[in-house]
Amino acid sequence: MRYIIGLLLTLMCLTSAFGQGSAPEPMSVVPTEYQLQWHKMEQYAFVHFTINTFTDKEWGYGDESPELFNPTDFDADELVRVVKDAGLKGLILTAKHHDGFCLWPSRYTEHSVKNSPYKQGRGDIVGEVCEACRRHGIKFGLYLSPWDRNHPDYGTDNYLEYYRNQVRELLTSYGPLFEMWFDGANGGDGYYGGAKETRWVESGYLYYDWSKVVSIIRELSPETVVWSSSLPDARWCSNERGIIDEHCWAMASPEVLYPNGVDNIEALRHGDEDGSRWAPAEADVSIRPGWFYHDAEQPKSPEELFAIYLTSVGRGGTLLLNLAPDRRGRIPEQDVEVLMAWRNMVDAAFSNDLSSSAEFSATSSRAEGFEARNMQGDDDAYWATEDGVVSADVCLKWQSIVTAKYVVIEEHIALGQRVREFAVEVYADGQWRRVADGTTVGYKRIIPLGDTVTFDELRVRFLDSRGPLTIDRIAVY
Ligand code: FUL
Repeated sequence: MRYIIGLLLTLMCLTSAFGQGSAPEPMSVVPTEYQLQWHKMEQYAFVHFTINTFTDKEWGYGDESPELFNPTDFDADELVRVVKDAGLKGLILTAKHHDGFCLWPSRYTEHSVKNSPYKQGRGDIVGEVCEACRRHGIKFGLYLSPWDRNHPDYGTDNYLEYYRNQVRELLTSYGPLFEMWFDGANGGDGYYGGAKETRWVESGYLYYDWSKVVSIIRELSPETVVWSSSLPDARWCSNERGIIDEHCWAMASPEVLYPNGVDNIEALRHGDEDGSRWAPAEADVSIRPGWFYHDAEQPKSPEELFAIYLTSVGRGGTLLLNLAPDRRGRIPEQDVEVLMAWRNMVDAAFSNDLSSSAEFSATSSRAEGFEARNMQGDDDAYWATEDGVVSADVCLKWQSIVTAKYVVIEEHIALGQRVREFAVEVYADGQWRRVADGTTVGYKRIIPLGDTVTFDELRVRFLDSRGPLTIDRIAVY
């Protein structure tokens, strides 16, 4: 008996010494559960709609009469249906843009829909869109501009109280929200209750004391991804063209992103492998040149949107694609056509995963439960290497020649983002040929292979990593 117990203990020690069966330790910075859910959404809509839609402006001065807001054919269900048909998983609406006009009947101001002709002042665009989103299974989020060119007290403590009251009011009436968006545009000239002057606030974001706003959000809607501010759950990708940098970490340190409350573009672009927070990049871009609808502008082409998809969703972050309702309150028919054509292009490009018929192997694997075949298909299983093993090759082999355009790699980010360097090689005509290489991977990396490539073996060479490799999936299209 003593012999058997001894043997069992020795076996247990050996097992843990070799890490068999046990998962790799998470990295020090990992996403929260709500950030993981946010990553999985991949793409969602922005909707810029307010008085600017009726004045043909991008930034209203703040003196616009609420009488101007008069969408003649607004239908929240129709809007949300377009969003859903386009494959977008959420919708972030401009509850208030820089001009200060509120799309909901806020009890803190008269400058809102309640004094507009829309439904004779009894309408509530925020509430109607919120309910339509819930009906159609689309997640709902809000943009509330911190800069307010209408409010007489902008720049003082009174305005901060007003702003925080509105955050509270919105979350209480329309929460929970999947994301709240706090625009960085701040201060300048404006109406400011008739003062008509220029007001600059203390170093960009510092005036707002974001920790107070974030604590209201945590209290009322704890699973909301907070975009921007000094405590971001997600960060600006550094441009409004829909391009996340090829070298992009989800981790970043707020004090480096926003030194003295000002955007640090390089830090926003790349993040930092030693960053102190999970603050992944989000790519905000509009389907049209402007954020708001203008008669004279045209939407992008489906091909342009497809390229944006590759440089946003395909680079480990999310795509926030802006739609601009027109004066009827409708998404222009032309834009709907573009969206559907784009959707079809994405679906066609990523519908036939060739890896399902490949045999997976790896030059190194952690023991049982973390095998190379776990990277096949879209399930929870993942491949991992032993502790200390930071490079390895994964090989996919087919019975016959295949032709592909894209390789998709997904890290198991629940345990942190790790890959520092990788290359993709194919075997054809008796030799290996490198067809792509890169640095970071993250939640999802779509790697275009250039011209359509033909091969019967493909290997992803993970050349360096911050810890043992943890890969959810490799797919080939
Ligand atoms: C910018 C704003 O100034 C634009 O009007 C728009 O809302 C865009 C998403 O963010 O900072």
